[in-house]
Amino acid sequence: TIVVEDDRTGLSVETLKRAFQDNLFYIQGKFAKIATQNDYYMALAYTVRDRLLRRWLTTAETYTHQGVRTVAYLSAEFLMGPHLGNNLISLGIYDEAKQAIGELGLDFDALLEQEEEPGLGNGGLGRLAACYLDSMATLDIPSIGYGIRYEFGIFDQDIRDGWQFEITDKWLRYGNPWEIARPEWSVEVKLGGHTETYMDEMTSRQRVRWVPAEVVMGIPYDTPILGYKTNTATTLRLWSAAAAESFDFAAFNSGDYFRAVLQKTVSETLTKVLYPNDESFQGKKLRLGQQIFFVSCSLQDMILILTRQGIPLDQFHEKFAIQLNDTHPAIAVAELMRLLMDEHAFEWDAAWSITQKTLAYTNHTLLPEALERWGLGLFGTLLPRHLEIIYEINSRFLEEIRLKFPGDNDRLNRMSLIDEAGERHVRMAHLACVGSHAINGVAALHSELLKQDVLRDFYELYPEKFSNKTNGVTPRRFMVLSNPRLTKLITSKIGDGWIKHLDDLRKLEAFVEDADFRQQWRQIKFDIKQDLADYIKQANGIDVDPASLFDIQAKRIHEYKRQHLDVLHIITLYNRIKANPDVDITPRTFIFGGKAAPGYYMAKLIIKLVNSVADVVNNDPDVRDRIKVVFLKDYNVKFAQRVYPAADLSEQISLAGKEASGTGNMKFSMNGSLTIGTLDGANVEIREEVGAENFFLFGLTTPEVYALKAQGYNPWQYYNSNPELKAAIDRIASGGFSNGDTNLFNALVSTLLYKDDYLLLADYQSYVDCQDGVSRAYRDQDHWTRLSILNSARMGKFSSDRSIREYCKDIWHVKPVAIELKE
Ligand code: 26W
Repeated sequence: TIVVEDDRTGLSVETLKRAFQDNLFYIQGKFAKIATQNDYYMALAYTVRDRLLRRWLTTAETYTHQGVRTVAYLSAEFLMGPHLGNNLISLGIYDEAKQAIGELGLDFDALLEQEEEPGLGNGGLGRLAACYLDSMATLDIPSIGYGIRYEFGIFDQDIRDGWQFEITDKWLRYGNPWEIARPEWSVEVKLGGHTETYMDEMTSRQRVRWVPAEVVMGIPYDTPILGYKTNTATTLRLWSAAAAESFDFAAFNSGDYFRAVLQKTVSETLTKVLYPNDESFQGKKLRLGQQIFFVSCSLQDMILILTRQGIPLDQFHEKFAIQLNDTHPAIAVAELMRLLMDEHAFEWDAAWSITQKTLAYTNHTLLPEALERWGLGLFGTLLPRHLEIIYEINSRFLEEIRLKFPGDNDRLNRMSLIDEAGERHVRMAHLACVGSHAINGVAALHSELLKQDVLRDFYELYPEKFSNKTNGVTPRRFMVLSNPRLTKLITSKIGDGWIKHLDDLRKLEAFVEDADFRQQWRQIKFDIKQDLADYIKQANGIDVDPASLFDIQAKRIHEYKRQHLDVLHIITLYNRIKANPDVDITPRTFIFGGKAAPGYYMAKLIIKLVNSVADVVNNDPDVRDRIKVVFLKDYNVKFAQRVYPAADLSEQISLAGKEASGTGNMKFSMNGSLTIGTLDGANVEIREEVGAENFFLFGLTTPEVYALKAQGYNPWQYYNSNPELKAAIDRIASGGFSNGDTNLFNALVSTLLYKDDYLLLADYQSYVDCQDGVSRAYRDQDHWTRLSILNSARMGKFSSDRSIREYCKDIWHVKPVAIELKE
């Protein structure tokens, strides 16, 4: 008998080829002769999407039919990275697709490269949301991600004359094959205007009505998120703003056609562009507009989902567990209250009980300048009704504190949802804490610091709300997809169970004493480094030696992350060479990658410094190629996947007490990189897992940082008493990397000498000593390889599957639901 597979679902190589050619013709409207690389990419993408759809629709159908409890993950950012490769992995047809494309005479890797990644996030927080969607789908957890469909995501970074230059990210330019628009499920969001009270005839109660100045339409775009080798495909639902037709209709009728059409562009501005700052808050009205927009759309959507199923809204908290990814969606506290009371006639107490039981809040930052505070003027203008609700929440909340802590007025001021100092502000973290039943930090240290410091008063009032949920990352994208060679080697030894149960990587420990295995491990690392070296040659024109130690710091550029401490070490090595050209140096390639917020001058100056040091060091014949410095432009998810597997050493050198968790630290280590790091964020737990002897630790601890600052920190003391430190800073200050210009890096040098908020000078010696230890260790390649294997083997804890299981058990109380595909 002949078995003919369906062109839309069949997984054999032959069927994939046929489906690909069909999509090229019927979707792209092209044939081979005139097809572009992008047409081929699109044809393959649609071929893959077709194969997701049955699972996706069956998942949706199952959830609707069974009315299951669902996690709604609310996040202003989802940094998904390219979908194609990941979906092929999840479907288990990566090799088949590669073969099919190859047999058609096309370059499979080039097609994967073609995908313009959806960069709808800044860094850690947005990428965490993406890893969590992958894990929720993989663990069969009913879930939906809600966010914003920015027309322009995080800018593309170019480097011109050593400086960062921003280019708009036109990711939608050639269409997005992964999303399906659902205009029929659009909702309306109100903005501005005023409120009024009226008598509700039905209940003869006073109620409030919001008369907005503007109404914007939210159109949902859905993207399937398929779990790894399971039938569950959950949804990422992103909202796009459009003019509400019913609204400009009035203007149209009054003859003001132009105003009506112009109104359209104003509405669409809301979801135009992602704000590119992380860890620094600016009270921009448009940003508050984005927040209420996606939160209101999402909550209305959940209400509609229940209503369509005939489930009464007093069960809202039983059907949805909403997670707030930082305070960006914290307006949900007031918006859910408003929807329940003003639009669905709930009383305050009932609405409040539902709201608190539904919401949970994750904090992602300890930096005071990152905490969101909205000026009351701006807030009241855009959200008059929400401000009233927040005042009412606040007055009830303060009453609760008065009862519990009589006479403690300082406490009232500290905890109030309104900051009364100077211009009055709404404190979004406080709103999130009061309106949620659970509050968590993202690493053990961070969660402790929240309780002792940033949210101390809230911890004293509600200790039972607090917990830790250490971040994790998905091994599907960051090992299987990004490091196929290592994946194959690991699987050849321990089978492929580790991909869903990362703790199984421990089984690798049994092979550490196997010289043949170590040899293979080292060869793979070398080959991957060779690939990155080829890329560097082509992108930066710099020759680097794959046998040298690849020392990589890749993450957003920020003073607290201390990229410039890394630079001080490089300059120290350079100075040693200049002082004694025959000094014994372990050859190293220093690689940096990361974007600076466009308005963050110091971060941009750090990029310029890296590039300037690179120019000098790479071209000085005295160096004899023993050290090389490379800044790789436009670091994004796609590129990160190439970088993590190629590292020997991962730089995790933030000042203790500043990095909430870090997740790049986990991705490097999983791929067999060793870490040099401080006791900050999740580094603490990584070191616990891999063992102190497999981790290069340096620097002050958080209590030591606090003590040093309390006693009055003086950077000059370190500068004056440490000749190598002084020489490094002096070389920058005296124009050694700026052709004698002593002005260029002045802002950086004087910040270090006069302020040094992030204690680079205090940690310098400890860092350099530790780096000298790294250099010695790297000389024994076989020893280094053992450490590398042990790093991967002991990273099981840092799978996002573990994080998600903890959220499910402790916060969401959601259970897996298996999806059965009907024939
Ligand atoms: C309002 C401006 C703003 C924008 C974004 C402030 C703060 C943010 C994010 C919360 C910054 C961020 O991405 N934080 C990172 O979150 C990761 C995931 O939990 C952690 O691993 C990082 O340590 C933390 O910096």
